[in-house]
Amino acid sequence: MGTLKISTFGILALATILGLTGCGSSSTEGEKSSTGEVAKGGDTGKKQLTIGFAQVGAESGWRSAETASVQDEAKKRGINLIFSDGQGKQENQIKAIHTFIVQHVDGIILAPVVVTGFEPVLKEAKDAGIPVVLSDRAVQVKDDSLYATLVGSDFIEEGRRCGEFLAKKLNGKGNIAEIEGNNGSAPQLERKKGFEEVIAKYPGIKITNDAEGKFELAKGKEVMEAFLRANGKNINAVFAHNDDMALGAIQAIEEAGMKPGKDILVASIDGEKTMVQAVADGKASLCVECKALLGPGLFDAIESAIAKKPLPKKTVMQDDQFDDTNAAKLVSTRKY
Ligand code: GZL
Repeated sequence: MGTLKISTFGILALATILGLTGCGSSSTEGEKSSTGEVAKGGDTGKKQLTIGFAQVGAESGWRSAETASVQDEAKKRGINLIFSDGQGKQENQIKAIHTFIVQHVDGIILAPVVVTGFEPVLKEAKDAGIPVVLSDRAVQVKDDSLYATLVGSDFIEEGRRCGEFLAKKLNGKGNIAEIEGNNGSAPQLERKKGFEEVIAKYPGIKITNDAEGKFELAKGKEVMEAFLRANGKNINAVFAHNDDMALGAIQAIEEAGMKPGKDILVASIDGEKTMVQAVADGKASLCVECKALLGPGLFDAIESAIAKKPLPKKTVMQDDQFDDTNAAKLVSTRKY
């Protein structure tokens, strides 16, 4: 067996692991797993795979649904999943990946909290012969051999859909407020890009307010309250990069004595049941789905990567969308 080069950090991580009770702990020192459990694999006769999953955190209903989908699928496939909740911090995700490498996992699933800063640790995983599959979010790397594939939606297209919808509803004229996801994440950068390239085609539409809501409901509400204080009655629509922030904005609009979906149109992305219900109730205008139940696709990809089968660089999920023509009919079908 080749010499395993362990960096100083690796030695610290090893000490951490040895200090943990049992191997395959659901999280490493300093990270609190959101579920505190490790999915144990069943007895299938073939070598049980051990997969490390470095998750962003639990910032939204979408994220929690994705985590559950991965954990359920690992159980179904008899895969030993080591889950690490990054709690929204890149340093936690990088530490988790170092630990997975030291633990010689068979593969790694990473949902990168931001697009930059992962190159060095992805190189260490590659040097250790451990394939990495990206979940739902991209990374910016010079060498795309550092990951096997990305399984996720087309965020630029999701932003475009929201832009076209609102521009048409406003008949090409009006002021739009934009509540953005956490700065530097692929969904924030790409949804913004898609949305704003469409809005630029409508000279009568202005983006008058724009701030970061971190994909969180409470922050989305806080941002919308500030927009309403600053710009009150002059906002005709709000585009939120995800449903949780849109739901917060809806609360803020109602508390300001206005009617969301009427006085201020609301468009967002994720496809959470609560948001599709808001569209059905007329409190929101559009919800573009972003497929969250990625477990099966992610494990197909990581198993193929481990077996060194060829993979496309991106596996794009097809997203539905919900507006006043279909939300009431389809809300009961939403699984998250
Ligand atoms: C999208 C995902 C985003 C969701 C948010 O694939 O990365 O992160 O839209 C989540 O709800 O926080």
